Amino acid sequence: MLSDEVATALFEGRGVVALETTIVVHGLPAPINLEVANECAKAVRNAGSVPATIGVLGGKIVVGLRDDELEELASPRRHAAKLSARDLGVAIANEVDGATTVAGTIAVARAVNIDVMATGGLGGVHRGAQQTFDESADLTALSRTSIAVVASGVKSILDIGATLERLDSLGVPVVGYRTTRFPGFYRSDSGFGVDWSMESPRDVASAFRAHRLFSPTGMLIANPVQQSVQLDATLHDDALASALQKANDLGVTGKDVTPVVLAEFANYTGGKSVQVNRDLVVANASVASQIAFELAGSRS
Ligand code: PSU
Ligand code: MN
Repeated sequence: MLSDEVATALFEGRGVVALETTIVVHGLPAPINLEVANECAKAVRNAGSVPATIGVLGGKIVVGLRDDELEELASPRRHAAKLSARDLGVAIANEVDGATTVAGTIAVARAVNIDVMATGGLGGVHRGAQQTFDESADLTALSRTSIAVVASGVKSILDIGATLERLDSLGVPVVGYRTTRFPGFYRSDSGFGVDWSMESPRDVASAFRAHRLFSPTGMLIANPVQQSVQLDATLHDDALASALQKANDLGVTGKDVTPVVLAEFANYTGGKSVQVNRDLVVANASVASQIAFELAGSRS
């Protein structure tokens, strides 16, 4: 189901940016989660495109959730599920509520012809994946979905080197936005470099347009968090160790790992990680909007 605003924007060929809901429902604590969602939508509008927040309410996919609908979805008593791409069909049939991950969001976005999505950090290969096989479906979804995803790299809780190798194998190009370093979510530099760097939304739009002529895969636009707001390196590393330990102690697996680790990060840093997460996702929404604007402009 498309909101009137999103339907009109798509019909008129305006830039539209898909926004996910897992970050709101399972990634950030209340009440900041809804504030961040609002700020992301505002950032998209300010940069010229139209936001399309995607989620599932009572088994109906909504593209362009209203504020009250998002609030409802995020309400703890609704127990919204975390929906990856593979879960969408079953969620619809079971008429449940669900927040979409990057994988779930881009599956829906592509189906309605949205070309750009923004998130905080893409999912990736987890540490110890050699044993657990825990690799986010975000990667495979991006390998089969023609969409540009703006993210501050992948979350630092992951095995970043392995994730970059997988993106390579899967044929997903990684473009650093005004950087030659691959961002590390809470930190601007993960310690890994990127092959490509671009300076403007227009350049990214033309790269993505050309990429689509040859490849069915999406593109990752890696936009680092500003150095002035990033998490202090020592605090980051200590929080990371604590978060990984916590996930291990609790014995969480599968889709519960990322939310537990993010929550422990917030706990350990006294909320500092939440503020960084907020800053980076809003900045990503703005960059995504500029790219969507350029893509739309070049179409007419
Ligand atoms: N970015 C954030 N916070 C989040 C996420 C992204 O800043 O919570 C979510 C996205 O929905 C992403 C998911 O798809 O984390 C990855 O979950 P998993 O590792 O279980 O695939
Ligand atoms: Mn996983």
